[in-house]
Amino acid sequence: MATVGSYLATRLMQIGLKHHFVVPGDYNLILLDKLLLNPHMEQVNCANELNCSFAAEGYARARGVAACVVTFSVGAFSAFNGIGGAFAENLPVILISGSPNTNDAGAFHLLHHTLGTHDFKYQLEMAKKITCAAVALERAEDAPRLIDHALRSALLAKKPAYIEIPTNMAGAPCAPPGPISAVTSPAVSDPETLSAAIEYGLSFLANKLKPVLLVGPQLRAAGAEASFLELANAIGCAVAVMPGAKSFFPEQHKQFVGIFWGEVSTLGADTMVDWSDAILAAGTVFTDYSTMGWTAEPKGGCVLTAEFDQVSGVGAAFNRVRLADFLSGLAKRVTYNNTTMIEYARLRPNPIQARTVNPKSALSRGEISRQVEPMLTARTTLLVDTGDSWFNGIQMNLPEGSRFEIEMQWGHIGWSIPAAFGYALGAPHRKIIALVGDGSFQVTAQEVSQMVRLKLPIILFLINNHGYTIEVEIHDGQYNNIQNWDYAALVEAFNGGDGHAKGYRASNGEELAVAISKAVVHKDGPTLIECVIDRDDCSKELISWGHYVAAANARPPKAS
Ligand code: TPP
Repeated sequence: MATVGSYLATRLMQIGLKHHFVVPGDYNLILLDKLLLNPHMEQVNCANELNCSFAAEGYARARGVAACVVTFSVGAFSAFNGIGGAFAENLPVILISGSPNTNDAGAFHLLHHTLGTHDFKYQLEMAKKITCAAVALERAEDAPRLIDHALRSALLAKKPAYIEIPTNMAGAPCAPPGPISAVTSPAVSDPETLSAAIEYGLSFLANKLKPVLLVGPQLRAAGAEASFLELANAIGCAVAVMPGAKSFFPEQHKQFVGIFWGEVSTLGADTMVDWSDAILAAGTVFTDYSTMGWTAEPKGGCVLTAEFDQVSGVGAAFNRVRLADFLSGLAKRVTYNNTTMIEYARLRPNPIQARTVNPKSALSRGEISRQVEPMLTARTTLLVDTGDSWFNGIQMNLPEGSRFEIEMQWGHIGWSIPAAFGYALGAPHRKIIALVGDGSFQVTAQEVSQMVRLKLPIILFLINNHGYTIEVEIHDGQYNNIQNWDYAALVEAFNGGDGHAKGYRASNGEELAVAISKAVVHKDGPTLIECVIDRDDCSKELISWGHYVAAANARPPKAS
């Protein structure tokens, strides 16, 4: 006989989960017991619910979907932050929360972990704002319908969903799971609208001289990376990539012309986009951050936008067109036009020559990048946290197969630590490296202890520039100073007698090289390398970007 808990466990396993992330609490303990009974899934504890939600977010980046289980209010409110992030970043993370016994609302009881009123529905109402489907079970017999609805909605929309299960319902009987295709069968394009969109795309490109393809962060969520590559090969034009989409198009491809980020673009990508008279933007999201405070937003008649399930341009809109279908449909009929590549060959910037530095001179941001970049291989995933790590990571040259993860839409500092942990479990064969600032690390440092517990050989480069440098560039004040920590000692403190975390501190190039050589052979736990640099040592791109974002933030209110 199925129970609500076993039903949920089966469905989670069937949608591809090998792990689910949890923090226990009395409202979810029976549910956790039921989930544990499923032999195909491992239950993974986290240190707190914020980290739990980000661990799931990282896992979803690696495996396409994830789940985290928390207790009522005290747990769920913290997890809401990572769920908001998953919404912003188009990741289907299922948030499951235990909730009060079904008899308590009618009995007008006051309960712990609640607001101290008789309303227990507020959490469901809050969850509705940050998920694509939020359900609360009130009867066990509704579980199959409501759980399937939440999971299917999340998988189709690539957004989080919320499932609330009362503490006395996890063990209650319900119908067993039916075929999983009811949950996982894909959404398809409307055939007529798809053909109309493809005709529109062809007419948009016809008679244009200088087409450019622009890749945006929704491309992966839309499952359209392969179709995009097909289109790029067919049309032969320049391909620029937005920062949030780095690694969604191979950087070793001959048509890759860099990361398009306005004035702080790499390899001249902005020159190509600005010069183009036909920008086909696939999965793009233009925000103040990605457009350098609105100074680099492609718009107007030279832009065709192909989104998750909509194609549009000036005076045209086609709905229910799946991005992958549109791109591969266009690829089959498009005319080859490589004018932008001919132009790019003329302006192609010289590759940055690695400068040799005295190994004993003080460590710099440039030297860290020079030593980290060669660590990237086809098996590496590099996560970069908010701060100058964004800019340092964006400028790195990725070899074929190397993946890059950035949380640019949500931008929660500290995300990379739990996300790297979750990602490592989701992609056990990949080598995980994170670049994280000292300020960011202080937000989520506890989750290093899970890397220790599960013996994950994640390498963390902690860039200690003694404060919130990115904030200094946007708007400085005494609030951008932080307490220094002994980071290398801290990670070893997580060992608690039987762990294997290693911590090193590098103040010059030689020390960094030694630390890296030890990190790459350390296999039974994480390694943190604290890289000490000057407080004013930051990328010039961060400074330019910070000025534009500050200017956008400072626009005065419109007079009424
Ligand atoms: N709180 C959260 C949760 N997320 C944020 N993005 C911020 C506050 C605002 N914020 C953005 S970057 C940043 C802060 C506080 C400082 C990051 O400092 P650090 O990690 O040391 O990186 P650096 O800028 O020094 O490279």
